[in-house]
Amino acid sequence: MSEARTLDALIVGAGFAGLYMLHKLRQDGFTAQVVEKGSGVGGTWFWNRYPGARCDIPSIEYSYSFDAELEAEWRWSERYAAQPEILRYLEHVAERFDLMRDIALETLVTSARWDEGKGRWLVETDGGDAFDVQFLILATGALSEPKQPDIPGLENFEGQVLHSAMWDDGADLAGKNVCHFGTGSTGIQVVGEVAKAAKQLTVFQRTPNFAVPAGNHPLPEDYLEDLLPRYPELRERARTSPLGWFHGAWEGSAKADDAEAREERLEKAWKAGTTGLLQAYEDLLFDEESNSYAADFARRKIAELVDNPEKARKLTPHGYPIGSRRLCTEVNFYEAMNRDNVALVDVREEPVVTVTAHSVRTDKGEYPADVIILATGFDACVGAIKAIDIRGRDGRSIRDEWDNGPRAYLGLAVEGFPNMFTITGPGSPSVLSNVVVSIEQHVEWVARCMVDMRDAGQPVIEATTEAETAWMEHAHEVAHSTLFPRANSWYQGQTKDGRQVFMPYVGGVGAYRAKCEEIAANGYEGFVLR
Ligand code: FAD
Ligand code: N01
Repeated sequence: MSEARTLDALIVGAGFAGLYMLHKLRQDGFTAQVVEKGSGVGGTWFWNRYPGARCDIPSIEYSYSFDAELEAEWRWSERYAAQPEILRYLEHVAERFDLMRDIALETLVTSARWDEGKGRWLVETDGGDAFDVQFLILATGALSEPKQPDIPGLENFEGQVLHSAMWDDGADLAGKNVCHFGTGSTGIQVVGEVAKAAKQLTVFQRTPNFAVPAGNHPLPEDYLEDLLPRYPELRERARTSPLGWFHGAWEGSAKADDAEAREERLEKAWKAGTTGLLQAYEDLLFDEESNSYAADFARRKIAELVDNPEKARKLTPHGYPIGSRRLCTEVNFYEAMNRDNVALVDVREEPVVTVTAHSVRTDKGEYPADVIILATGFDACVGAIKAIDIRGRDGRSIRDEWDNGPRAYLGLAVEGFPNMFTITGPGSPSVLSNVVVSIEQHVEWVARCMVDMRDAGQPVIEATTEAETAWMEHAHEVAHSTLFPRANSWYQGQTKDGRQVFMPYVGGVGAYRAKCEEIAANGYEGFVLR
């Protein structure tokens, strides 16, 4: 282990969060270093290179707002940029703000230990580097730790296994037999593209998801001219909105309209693309009856879009409210399902018995495979943090503590782990919002807190147990006033004794921001400064 480098802050991760955090801390006069395990910057958009990967919040909204010149010089080519374009944007940001000189790539943070006597963290990497820092900032991403699925016999497979979040750029699927697992947002994007290349594609689905048309299109050459004068106002609207978007839900309840008016409004929302369907009425995520109208509408659409009635039946979701699992957006998923070279296996009706060297065998048949694709998701919200051996006060381990249910004050700080901040941690709006808006808010709040601590001569901050518990209870109550907890989804974390903890904060981006502001203005209420 080399001698520890002394800095104000170590930032783990070089995605949207880590890049802006570094820039902001430099502006505020702190010394900081980013450590990133990937060989490039970009986070999500570096790793998820699978065919069809793109965002589903319009790129003019899903982008940084902190610098007006950056806004003015970057032009998006499509309403929803594809992965290579978002990655180019983040690489541009890293270059434009001269960030690369303080980013160590291909370096994994393996451990961090709080030294109570010194009031500092000692952070270590897999390459033998060590950092002695006042602040540890985890910009490790809520969807960055890929989940390895429980598929019997996968280890027997002799062909290529591709995970969507660790895609091999050189993978050539032309003329191959492909077996694909997972039909979440990722799987739905992958299937649409792979179906065109593969000889035969067999999709293994466990839970059918609702998917709405993305409504993607190229942006006109001159779109920025019209947008730029309105940008500040639109960005401000996003910051104070429930979801971090320029536009909120349309007013009114689905129960208030008659069947004809409701159908007309749902059709308009469906055609608006992205997750617009959920914005058709303001009570869709709160009221079961209202939600059922939107869910039935989406089910009827599946029956219209999918020619084969048996495939349509399997693809039709039941048993949970629409929107309570992440609503997927699709460009060519249902189109792919209509192709003769695409088969759909519902593993709840036809379980996988084993993977063999060259096939996937179920209790009803055998499907040849040259390649297996896993679009099986992430250890969401907590996985990347638990992967690091973090020891706080008195040697307490975050892994052990979060095994008993993830907890954090405002999703930003954890009791027992002083001077550690989690960007988009559990208990913050994070994955239930336009994540870039949430990231910017967290980064700015953390930087302001560090400046205030420096000005006050108080070098250590820690959340109190009371404040953290009260916040998690509040987050739980808010979640349970909606339909979100009605579904089994990756939004729910599990405790050792089987309790479910709804991880993202449902109370809204604007309300959450106001609460964070109030807490800072009141001398960091709920924190102890020393
Ligand atoms: P990430 O981009 O995940 O970056 C975290 C980085 O930390 C990674 O590069 C990782 O390698 C690094 N890291 C983690 N642990 C360590 C360690 N121990 N040592 C060193 N480095 C480490 N959100 C939206 O709002 N809209 C969208 O349309 C949208 N589309 C998405 C599409 C996909 C395919 C996925 C997976 C997610 C999408 N998201 C979307 C969510 C997306 O994750 C966020 O919008 C955003 O990119 C997260 O940025 P981040 O910097 O917080 O985390
Ligand atoms: O992951 P997921 P994801 N056999 O967890 C299935 C963002 N994102 O990578 O639902 C068969 O949603 C699993 O089945 P089930 C977005 O926030 C956005 O797709 O657990 N199947 C599920 O179908 C998103 O929500 C975009 O029953 C198995 C799938 O794998 C988040 O990232 C694009 C299985 C995993 O779905 C995560 O999405 C991509 C098994 N053994 C991602 N194990 C945009 O469009 C698991 N599954 C913006």
